[in-house]
Amino acid sequence: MRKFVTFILLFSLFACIFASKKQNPDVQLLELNSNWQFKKCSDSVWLPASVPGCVHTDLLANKLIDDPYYRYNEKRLQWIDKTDWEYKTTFAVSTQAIKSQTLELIFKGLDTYADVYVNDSLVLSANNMFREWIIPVTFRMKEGTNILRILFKSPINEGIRLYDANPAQLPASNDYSEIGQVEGNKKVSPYIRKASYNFGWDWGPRLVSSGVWRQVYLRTWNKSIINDLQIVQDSLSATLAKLTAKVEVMAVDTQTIKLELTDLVKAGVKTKGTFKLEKGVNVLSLSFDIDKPKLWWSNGLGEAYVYKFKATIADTKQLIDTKEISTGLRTIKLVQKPDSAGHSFYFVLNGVPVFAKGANYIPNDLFINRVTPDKYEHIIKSAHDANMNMLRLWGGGIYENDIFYDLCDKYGIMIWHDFMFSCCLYPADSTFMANVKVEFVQNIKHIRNHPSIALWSGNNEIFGGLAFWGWKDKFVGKQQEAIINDYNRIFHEALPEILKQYDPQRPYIPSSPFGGYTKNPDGTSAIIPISEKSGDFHEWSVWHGKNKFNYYNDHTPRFCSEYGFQSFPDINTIKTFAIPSDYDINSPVMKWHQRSGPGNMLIKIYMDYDYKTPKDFVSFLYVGQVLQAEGMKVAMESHRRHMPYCMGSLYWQINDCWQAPSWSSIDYLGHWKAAQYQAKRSYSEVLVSPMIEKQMLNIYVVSDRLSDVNATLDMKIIDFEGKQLWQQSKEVTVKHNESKIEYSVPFAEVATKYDTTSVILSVVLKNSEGVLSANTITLCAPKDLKLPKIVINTNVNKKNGKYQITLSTDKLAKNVYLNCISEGHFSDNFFDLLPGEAVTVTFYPKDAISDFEKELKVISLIDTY
Ligand code: BMA
Repeated sequence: MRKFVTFILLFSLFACIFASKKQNPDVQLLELNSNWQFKKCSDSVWLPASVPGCVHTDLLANKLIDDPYYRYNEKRLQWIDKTDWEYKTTFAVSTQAIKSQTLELIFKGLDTYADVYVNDSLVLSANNMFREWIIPVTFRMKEGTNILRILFKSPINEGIRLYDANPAQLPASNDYSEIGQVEGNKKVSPYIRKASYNFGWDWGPRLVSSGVWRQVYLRTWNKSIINDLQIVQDSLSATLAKLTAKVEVMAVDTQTIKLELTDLVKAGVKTKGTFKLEKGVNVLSLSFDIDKPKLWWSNGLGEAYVYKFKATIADTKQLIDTKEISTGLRTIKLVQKPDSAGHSFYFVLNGVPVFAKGANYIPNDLFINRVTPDKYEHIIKSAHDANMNMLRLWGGGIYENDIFYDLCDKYGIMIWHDFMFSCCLYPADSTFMANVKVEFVQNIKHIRNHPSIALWSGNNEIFGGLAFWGWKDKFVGKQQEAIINDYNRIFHEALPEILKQYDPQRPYIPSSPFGGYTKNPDGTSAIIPISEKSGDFHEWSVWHGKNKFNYYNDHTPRFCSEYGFQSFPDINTIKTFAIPSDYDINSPVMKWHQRSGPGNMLIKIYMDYDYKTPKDFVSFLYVGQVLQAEGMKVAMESHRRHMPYCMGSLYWQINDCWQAPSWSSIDYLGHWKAAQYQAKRSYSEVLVSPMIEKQMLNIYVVSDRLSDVNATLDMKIIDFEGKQLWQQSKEVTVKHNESKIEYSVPFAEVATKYDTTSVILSVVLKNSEGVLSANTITLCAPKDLKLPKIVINTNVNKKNGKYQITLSTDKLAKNVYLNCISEGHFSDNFFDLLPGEAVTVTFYPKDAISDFEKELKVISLIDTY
């Protein structure tokens, strides 16, 4: 017996040693992100550099330039993009590595024109920021020290070369070549596969950088390698998910391997097979089932459940390679059906029509390398916390970093994913097409497992540009034909064909906005012109079109994928780019940071419609944010009240890439503006929304829930001292996924009885869960309100590192704004505080604060004039 126990112990020990040896896969990745140096090509002194990084942040770190976002610094830094730069690093290659059958350099991203030299041999000339590059370097490497050198050619000089060689001068509405001081004012961005917003946009600076913007690796391997793992959903029901793991394996020769697929979150999946590989690319399939699968739901509808899978390949001797991915199980459809008005446009998630609530998303910085994981989390979590379920990843930016998609998966945020084309025409010649086709395949394969991706969209506003911005008429005859063919080649041919092959289960639209397709009498298909009645729509009649906010009430698109209104960030953010003498919307610095034409004046014009003139700049900033929130509220609630006719509301834009006035609801430093708090209220699962229309005061209740809910609807009109002038209460059953008028009264009945300048209407929908939604409206413009002078009482309680602030007042406090100098976030802000009704708000500080009460400032609208 003893012998037997000893044998078992020894056996286990050997088994452990064997297993741990087995854990070391043949495929090895060596990070090459350290020891980097850089210099201007024409200089001789090398300086420390960061990878991932870019020229601008390296110059900044070496104190060779000032902060590009400060005051007008951007102007003085335009030389950087007309300069060639050189980067280099040295790294050691081990004896074992050098003996590998294959050595490869992997660049996850090179921005953009990069000649790569290994030990002085040119191994790559890259020309697309959006591509990954895998370069065989087996015979270029040596044992011991190796030198990797990258020459970044000026993107502007390269762009000018391409521009001059092209017969047509392609329109690029947002290429701010003048700020860029580009020779002949040439708009070169369409010719370069580089993020368009680098060249300036109507919310961002023009800073065209270069650099190694993503990770670099040396990969060694001998036998085979897993290129890709895709989980394909063959069918999905509440009881069973039928799935196939498609594993793309590259082999150096014919060989036999064992492929195993396991899940890493205990769904009980373990499936394997033995495969004979041919030399080259092999696609292996393993089918498996998951009983009672957990579905991925968007925020508000259920858990956003994420599965994690791991594929392993091994031969009889050793583990060869592994690959892990996460995915979610859900079905997604885009319904574009004819109806009496036009053509619908809505998403059906797991069989349920979903009203899409959210915003457009732009890159968080001009220099992506300095966007921290915390920043990503802050933006996506803020979308989640504001009850959003969709973000549109806009086409003038980048295919985002992995963390963006992981966070959207985690927080249940569906992604409307543009391909990276925006507001330009592109030269779709054979070189360009060959380049972008690789870009498409790589990016689709890289992110297609993410359940959050709900839609692929070819581009931003290019179809609209051709239809409405006179682009077509800029060209005649053959040239006109050529630009249209080029457009079609990318968005109507290449992309749908590639998606059919690599991601056939996701919907695709060629452009946003886009009306959809209809059938001609002869059976051929035709494109429906862009309009509010069909497809998605960008509603810019407010702001660019200068219409008032109530325009949103009278014009309802089927899916509003863009609309917006600007505001300035708060004073704490302003202080990071301006000095007190700049504190005026007409100062040169404030105008410089405003990129949407006369935007600062436009804010003022709209403000004058509805608000009294703020007494100073800081008050202007606050009233401007209240104004933006008010405008967005009109749009958001109008869109929701009109569901299911309208099934989506994505305002422009959630985030910022620098400190500036813009349409954002969260500023560059992460502060929620009033509009972000408003989104939280107006996008709540169940919404109560009062509306004065056709001489009636209608109280709508809108629900995005999957089941009905019983609640009490309390409505009252009070004066500013809290005296109740009118009151109604009603028990309601709020039907799931429905918008309904729950209460209606002729407006004259209330408006003529009371002094509209001295009353406010409050509606509250509540049940045992608590308050489902609360809303207030005034019956006249805020500037006509006879707001009383007030004292807001605050009572602060510190609890578990957070602060609970209870606010109360005996007279109406309009748009109460809590501000703390230290970084942090309030649970609610910019709300109306009714007399006699205390409200408790929580402040979540970023770091410990020594004297919160001293830092806390509370104001309301009356304090601004
Ligand atoms: C849109 C966008 C962006 C632009 C925004 C504000 O239509 O697609 O190109 O920044 O409006 O003008």
